[in-house]
Amino acid sequence: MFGNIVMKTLGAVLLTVMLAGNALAAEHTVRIKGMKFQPANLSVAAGDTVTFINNDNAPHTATAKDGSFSTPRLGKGNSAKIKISKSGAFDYFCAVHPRMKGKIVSN
Ligand SMILES: [Cu+2]
Repeated sequence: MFGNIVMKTLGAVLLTVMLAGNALAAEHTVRIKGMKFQPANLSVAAGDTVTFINNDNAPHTATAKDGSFSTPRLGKGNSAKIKISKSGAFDYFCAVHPRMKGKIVSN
């Protein structure tokens, strides 16, 4: 009986922690304008999402150097959302213009 109550309480606590963790995932935005990622350096937490919006006439991508993420080729006004699921430092570039660079640091 007592053990059952403890298990139920533990279950409720775990569920609350899981829901809270989910609710804390933040959404970030990086604009691509003037052949630059803005901001070029972004700090996120693991589980957060980043939306890249292309405001240039030229097409761009945001492609991680280590292959962990890439947007499709984005035309003017198009956007794509990626998820940073693990912690680490992710250098990325534009596959169309490799000199365009940015960095996401995930904690
Ligand atoms: Cu580009």
